[in-house]
Amino acid sequence: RRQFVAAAGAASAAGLIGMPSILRAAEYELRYANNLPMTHPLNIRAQEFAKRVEAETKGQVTIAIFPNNQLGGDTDMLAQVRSGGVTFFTPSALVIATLVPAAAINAVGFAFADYDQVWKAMDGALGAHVRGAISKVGLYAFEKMWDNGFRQMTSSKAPIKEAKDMEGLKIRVPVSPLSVSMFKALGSAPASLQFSEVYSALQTKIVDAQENPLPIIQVAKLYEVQKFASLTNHIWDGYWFIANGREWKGLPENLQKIVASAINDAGLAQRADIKSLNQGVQADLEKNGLAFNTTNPDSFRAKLRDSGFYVEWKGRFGDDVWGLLEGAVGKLA
Ligand code: X2X
Repeated sequence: RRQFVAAAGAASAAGLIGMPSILRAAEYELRYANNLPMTHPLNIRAQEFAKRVEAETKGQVTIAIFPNNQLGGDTDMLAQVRSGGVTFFTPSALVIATLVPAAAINAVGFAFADYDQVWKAMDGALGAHVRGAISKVGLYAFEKMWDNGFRQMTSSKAPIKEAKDMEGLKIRVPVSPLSVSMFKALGSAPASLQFSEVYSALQTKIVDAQENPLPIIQVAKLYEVQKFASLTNHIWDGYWFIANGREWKGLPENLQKIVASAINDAGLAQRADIKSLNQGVQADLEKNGLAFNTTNPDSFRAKLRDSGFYVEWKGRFGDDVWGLLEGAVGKLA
């Protein structure tokens, strides 16, 4: 008995070398929260990188995933990642903009034409600027942004074909000043709600419409409470993978390297997942009862221009940030 205790003491002094990892707590138990169902590519790739990190650090680092708003809505999770309640969170650019206004720059209406423009900008000067702004509020943003997608509009009332079809429309938008401003400028009546409230808000007709990328409409089963899907591509939206700054800095450099590579690689794979999902998701949603229509951006852009939306937001972002966006997509205002 004594001998066993002594041996255990020696083993713990030696860092429990040789002891199966299942018998000891990891040195760093990291926690990752997000707002999406487990079936979304973001969480499928997150499970993968968590396994990879545990294997490559030989159990020194574990990452527990809290998907689907288990820890609260976006606003709660943003507070938790700031306080250290969770280590990681993936807010949409629209959502982190409540704390870091420059982060909404990629969501300016009808700015990006396609994914080539998106990734060039977000992996380039525009993304670097936003990551710098995020670091100023005590958060660390990983290099590779994850894809949410081009946002599309759905409604239980009628198809949205042109800007005038949005007049007075009660539409849910994320908790995002840019979204509210844009949907007001388009003539609709936006209501800011966290994603955790969207399904029931549509079901109980608190709002008639919402806007999200098609993969989210699929995994969150919004087709059960919506009839029409209008392909507007009005905003490109992505997720910043962020960490609590103190906890991140507290991780030894060799472990930081392993975690960052695993997360950034998973982000690139997740972008590819969304790209291939985009091939078939419309057909799946049609089978689930959504009626689709395409749109031309001209009437929407004209309405935003005439209502002063671009001029106002150019002023709010400032010439530098606006210039980085126009450098990527061409002249907007
Ligand atoms: O809340 C939304 O609409 C979502 C899921 O797209 C975001 O995270 C912004």
